[in-house]
Amino acid sequence: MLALSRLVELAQSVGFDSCGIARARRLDQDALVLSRWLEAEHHGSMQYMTRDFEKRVNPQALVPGCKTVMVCVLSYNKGRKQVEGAPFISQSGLSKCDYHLVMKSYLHELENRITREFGEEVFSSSHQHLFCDSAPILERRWAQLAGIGAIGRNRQLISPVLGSYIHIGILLMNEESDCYSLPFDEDICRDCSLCLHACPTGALRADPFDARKCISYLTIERKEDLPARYEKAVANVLYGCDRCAEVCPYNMLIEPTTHEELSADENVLNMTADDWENLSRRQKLKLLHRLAK
Ligand code: B12
Ligand code: SF4
Ligand code: SF4
Repeated sequence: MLALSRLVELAQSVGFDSCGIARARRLDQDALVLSRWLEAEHHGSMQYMTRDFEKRVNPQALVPGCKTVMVCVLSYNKGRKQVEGAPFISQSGLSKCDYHLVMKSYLHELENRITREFGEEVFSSSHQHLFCDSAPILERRWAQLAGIGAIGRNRQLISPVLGSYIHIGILLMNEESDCYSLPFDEDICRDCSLCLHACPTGALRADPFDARKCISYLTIERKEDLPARYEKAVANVLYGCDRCAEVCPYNMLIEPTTHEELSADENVLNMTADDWENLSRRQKLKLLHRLAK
């Protein structure tokens, strides 16, 4: 049997900024929201979102025998801005290292320490059980159920301590715990609607959220040509969007990340509009490919 207090200590010893655990189960209500989202085709050309529906809503379908979902987060808050006038790159794209790799190396270390303490049978030997943005699983929802924070009106997972510039990592474990974290059920947005007003395309006003209108989708995921109506919104945007995070009061007084790998890449941060202008198309694509990782 796992012990919540030890799991928290082990996650802290690895360096995670926050963590929690939830009992694995099928998320029936989320399944309804997700199927409504897919039926409305609000996922656009992200075909991967249409696959593995049952696994996405049920970790026990993803990893047979899974009993406990552990969620760990790292802050990537840069506390820094690009040079005025430079084409916009979101905070997550400005990190020194690929966040998928950073998160996975922390998760691997945590897995090792949990195995040493609780035994090898905690983790499935036949199924991948460690993820960050790499598997069909509702990461933000599990983070909320594990008590890390709430899903705000901007659709992001907001920790009252760390804000929303946080990456979410998941470990699926085949053991029960002595107790589980309390879900974060507080309505943290209350009467605030700053993000709804800040979103230039109306993506947040759609119910469910319309990813096809999100600048992040338009600049990172979209396969088809950019519809003319979004040209103004994506002008001078290279990669992603943070407008609904920038206005959020929960991101105002947050300290920059203490994780060197997720701090700002000074070379990219200090590039001026002219520096970008002087890059050849090939050089830009190379740099963008590196940001897209
Ligand atoms: C697809 C995807 C995108 C898409 C779609 C975004 C979206 N809102 O779904 C696009 C490309 C637009 C995108 C953008 C971004 N993303 Co993204 N994305 C994902 C991905 C791969 C899946 C998300 C998903 O399942 N969407 C499906 C829809 C239906 O989910 P939803 O709208 O949130 O609704 C769910 C719940 O909120 C809940 N729900 C909603 N309403 C209701 C109502 C009721 C009654 C109930 C019960 C439940 C419920 O049910 C739904 C299903 O659980 C996750 C990784 C993962 N595996 O989870 C990363 C992830 C969510 N993204 C992340 C990041 C960092 C971003 C960006 C900030 C990047 C950037 N700066 O450009 C932006 C933020 C845009 C935004 N406002 O959300 C982080 C989240 C960080 C955080 N603090 O929340 C994740 C977790 C990746 C990671 N591990 O770091 N992303
Ligand atoms: S990331 Fe940008 S476009 Fe997407 S919902 Fe937030 S403000 Fe709107
Ligand atoms: S800006 Fe306001 S409404 Fe939007 S997520 Fe933050 S607190 Fe909630």
